Amino acid sequence: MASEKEAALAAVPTDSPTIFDKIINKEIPANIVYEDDKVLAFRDIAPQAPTHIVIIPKVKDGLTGLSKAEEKHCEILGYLLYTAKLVAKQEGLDDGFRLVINDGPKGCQSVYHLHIHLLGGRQMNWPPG
Ligand code: DGP
Repeated sequence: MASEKEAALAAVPTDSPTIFDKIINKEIPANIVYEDDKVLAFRDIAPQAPTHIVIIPKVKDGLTGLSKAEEKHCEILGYLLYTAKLVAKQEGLDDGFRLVINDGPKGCQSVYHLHIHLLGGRQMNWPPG
């Protein structure tokens, strides 16, 4: 299986539907930990920490990545962050967690549907490397 970095470098930035649309539409299974009308949170298939959850907007609206954000997206961007806090609490990450948004090839983004990684359950390092 390709490394996360190889997968990211092989990914073509696109506004086409992604695997996350299939998860939103329940066409493929995912371990969903939170869902409402605006967002979906599910466990990452390749976890990088004991808790690794991906949080996405249900409607992409051009947000293939954070670099495509426009002022109209401010509400959903804030809501995604607030959801991350809710899910962190739900997961019992009371002594800390990390949020990551990968953007573009150099940011190691492999799925072009904006998402926040919620990582926790182990000590994080800084700088991330
Ligand atoms: P990024 O590299 O930031 O684009 O992160 C994409 C993440 O999505 C990566 O950590 C693996 C995860 N992922 C990709 N395909 C699937 C899938 O089919 N199911 C689940 N649960 N996660 C997936």
